[in-house]
Amino acid sequence: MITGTMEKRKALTATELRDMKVLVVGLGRSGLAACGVLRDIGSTVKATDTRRVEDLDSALSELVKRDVQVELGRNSIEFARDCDLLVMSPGVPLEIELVRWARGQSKTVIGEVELAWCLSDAKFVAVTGTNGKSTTVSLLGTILSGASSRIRVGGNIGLPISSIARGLGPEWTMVIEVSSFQLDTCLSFSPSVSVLLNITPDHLDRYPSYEAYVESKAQMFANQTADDIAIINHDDKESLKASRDAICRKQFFSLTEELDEGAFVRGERVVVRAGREEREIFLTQDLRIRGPHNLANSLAASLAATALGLEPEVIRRGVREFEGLEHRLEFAGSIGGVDFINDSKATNVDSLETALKAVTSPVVLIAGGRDKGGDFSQVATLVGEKVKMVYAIGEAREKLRDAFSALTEVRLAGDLEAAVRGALGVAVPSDVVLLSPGCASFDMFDDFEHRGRVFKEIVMKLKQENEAPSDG
Ligand code: UMA
Ligand code: ADP
Repeated sequence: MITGTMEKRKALTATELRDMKVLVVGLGRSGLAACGVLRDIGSTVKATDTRRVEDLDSALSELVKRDVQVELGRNSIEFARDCDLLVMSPGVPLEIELVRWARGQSKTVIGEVELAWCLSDAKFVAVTGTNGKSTTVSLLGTILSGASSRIRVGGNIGLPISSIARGLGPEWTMVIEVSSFQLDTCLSFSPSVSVLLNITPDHLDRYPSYEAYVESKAQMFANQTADDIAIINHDDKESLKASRDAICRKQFFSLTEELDEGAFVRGERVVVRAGREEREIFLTQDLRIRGPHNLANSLAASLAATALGLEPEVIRRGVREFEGLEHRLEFAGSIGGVDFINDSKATNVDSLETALKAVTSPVVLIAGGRDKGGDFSQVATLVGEKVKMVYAIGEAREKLRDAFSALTEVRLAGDLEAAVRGALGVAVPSDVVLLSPGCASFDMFDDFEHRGRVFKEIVMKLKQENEAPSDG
């Protein structure tokens, strides 16, 4: 269990932040939340976004009301000149001219996670990894909420951390999902419990190399103390490598090995072992979310909950209660014996691979979108084995055709509706139509949630069309 006796450093105190002139870069969810908390504590706040006035309307009037001076249409150096601190949104690359200039001027550059950390005394439990973060964070949130009402869940999952962490005392626990982009702008962030689920190639459009992406994930442990715990996937070499220099106590989870210290599976039982003590936490059939990847996520969540002092019965209750998240291998309906699965959250090749491993029936796959530099040959064998047809959509259509056309038939579709209609046309009863894009959504949709909702609406529409009584 964590003891939490060591004093944790904060790069900036609330008083220091209050006395600063701060530039918030990016006015999406993160940036708007940062502007709000900074104004709450009395900082002078400016904000800049490359979008235009018409894209921001209601948010803009709220900012003006709160005395935030706003620059739109660019992120200029001129506008930043009188600021002491930059608070970056995760989607803004750190290579832009403004940030290079600010760093050259020795201005402090942080992100919204670091800001939240500086303004909160809560205990932080942080989950990172290429895939499984949202599921693990939500499962852990469900488990912990069974034992205490002083739990908050947020972060990259969609709820900016600064908006929920400010002013919370040490009796609170923040369970947060942290992306590599958010780790890149942390200075003193030091979670009491960190979880690293896995590392596989992703975001290669943003990082100069895969090594740089791995390095970014290693930031999670940089400020953890000897009192803290890091929970690491023992089955993943990259995660082991990234956590090599961590000075905190390490605990591991594995789907394949019984470990001396950590969580593993023995037959149908999930076991946590610490020293000589072994505790049975739950049975694999207690878990309602399917697939080996979700079993791995539940091992990580069980270890984190144990590190926070929870008893097996409480963990088991949470595991039994948790139904999984929308857009992750979500059942979206059935038409004439064909099941439709919405895995819109599969935004990289690795999660596409996970989805193909988890489905058993012959698959009509709908994939594509904005390519993030992923290597689709990674799933070639699975596509050859399981996929009877691919409907390729979005900017990556041709790349998918080139990667898969030797293995299976690939058809290019103009939009998602054409792909779903086409897929229904070729599927036979007991086939699965799987939307698992392996790509980002931004070429055709606002985000992966939008893509998933549109998919489900199309499935509903086709279901009604198919089930409507025919004339005569
Ligand atoms: N912008 C600029 N200059 C630039 C680039 C962008 O001003 O050079 C502006 C854009 O015009 C836009 C704003 O910055 O208005 C966008 O900021 P953002 O992309 O950081 O979006 P937010 O709405 O603040 O959402 C972010 C996370 N987005 C990203 O990391 C890309 C959300 O994660 C997160 O839920 C939210 O903060 C709250 O913490 C989403 C995500 O896709 C789900 N994450 C990636 C992933 O999971 O793979 C990392
Ligand atoms: P994240 O928040 O990291 O994107 P999610 O929990 O939203 O992760 O899951 C996204 C997708 O990643 C899921 O649809 C699933 O296919 C895949 N996935 C989930 N957990 C894992 C895991 N532990 N290992 C590999 N893939 C996973």
